[in-house]
Amino acid sequence: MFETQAPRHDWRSEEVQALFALPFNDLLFRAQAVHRAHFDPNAVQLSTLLSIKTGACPEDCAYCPQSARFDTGLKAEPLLALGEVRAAAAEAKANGATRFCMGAAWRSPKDRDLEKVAEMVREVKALGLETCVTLGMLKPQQAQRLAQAGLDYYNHNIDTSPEHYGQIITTRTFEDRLETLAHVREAGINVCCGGIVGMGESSTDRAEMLRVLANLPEHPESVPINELVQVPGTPLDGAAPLDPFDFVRTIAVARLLMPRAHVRLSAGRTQMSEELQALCFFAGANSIFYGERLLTTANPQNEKDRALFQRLGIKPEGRAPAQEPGCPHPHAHQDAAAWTTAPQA
Ligand code: SAM
Ligand code: DTB
Ligand code: SF4
Repeated sequence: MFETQAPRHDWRSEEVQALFALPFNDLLFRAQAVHRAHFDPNAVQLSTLLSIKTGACPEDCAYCPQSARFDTGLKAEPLLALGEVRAAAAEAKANGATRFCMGAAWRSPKDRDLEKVAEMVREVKALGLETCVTLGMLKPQQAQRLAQAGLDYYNHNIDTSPEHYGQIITTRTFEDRLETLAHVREAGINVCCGGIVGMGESSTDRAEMLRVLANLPEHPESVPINELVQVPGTPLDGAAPLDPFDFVRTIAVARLLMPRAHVRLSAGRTQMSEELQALCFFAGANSIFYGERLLTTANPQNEKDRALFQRLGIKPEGRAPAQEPGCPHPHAHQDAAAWTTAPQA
C-alpha cells in the first residue's frame, strides 16, 4: 500500500503530477492517512519568527520586501542587540511557541556577524526553546560554527521549481541553494526547506518544487509552504492569486512525499480564511508561524490562532520529544501549560 511505504527519494515528475491531479477528496484522504500514520493529527507545532536584521538586502528575490532594489518603504535596521533578541524569545515562549526562528536579510553572513548570531542561538536555547536561523548562503565552516552553538534548524528555501527559478531570482542560483543545504546537513543541523506558491508558477512547477525537496538525500525535517505575501513595490505585487484549493493540494502532496516532515502552513495566513487553514491541517500541515509578525509583514493575532485551535480541537505540539514506548507520534505528548494559561502582555 502506498501509505505504508518507506519514504522515497526517487520520485518521478509524472508521479508527482498525478498526485496533484487526483480528485481533491482522494488526495486529501490519502494525505490524511499518511499524516495519521506518522503524527498525532490534532497537534500542531508553533514557531515564532523575529527579523534580527531587516532590509537593505543586495539580492533581487522578486517576492521580497527586504531587497534594496525595490522601494517598499521598509525601514532598514542593523543586527539587533542580544538583549532585544532574548526578550522577544522569552515572550514567544511565554505565548506557547516551542521554536524561535531568527531571520536576517543577508546574501550570506559575514563571519563577525555569524559569531553574534551564534551567541543569540546560545541565549535562546538557554530559555528552553528550539532554535532556527535563516541567514542566506553558508560556507561549510559557518554551518559548523552554528552547529557548535547548538543550532537546531537552519531555514534555507529553494523557493520554487528549478524551471521557474530564473523568473524570481537572478543574484544566486538554484545550485547555490542546494550547496548551502548540503553544508547544513553535513554539519548535523536539521534542515528547514520549502518554498513559496502564488508566484505565477504552474501546477507542474509546484510539483517539481516538491519533487526536488523529496528527492534530496534526506528529507528536510521541516517544510515551510508559504503563500506569496504581496508587498507593494516588489515585482510580484499584483500576481494572479492562487486557487486556494491548489494551495491545499500543495500541502497534501508535500505530506505524501515527505511523510515524516513537519509541513508548515507558513506565510500568507492573514489572507486565508479559517476554513482554508482547517483544510490545510486536514491535508497534513502540522506547523505554523505563530505571533503577530512574520519577518516584516503581518501574521494572525495570537488570540485568533488560539481560538481557531480551540474550535478545531487542535493542541500545540509539546516542547520535548517525549516519546513513549510504542507510540508512533514522537512529538505528540503535550506540554501545553504555556498555551492554556493566560499569555503575558
Ligand atoms: N536572506 C535570507 C535568504 O533569503 O536566504 C533569509 C531570509 S528570507 C526573507 C527567508 C525566506 O522568506 C525566503 O527564502 C522566502 O521563501 C520567504 N519570503 C520572503 N518574502 C516573502 C513573501 N513576500 N511571501 C512569502 N514568503 C516570503
Ligand atoms: C519561511 O519559509 N517563511 C518565513 C521564514 N521561512 C523565514 C518568512 C516569511 C516572510 C514573509 C514576508 C515577510 O514577513 O517579510
Ligand atoms: Fe534578501 Fe532573503 Fe529577501 Fe532574497 S529573500 S531579498 S536574500 S532577505
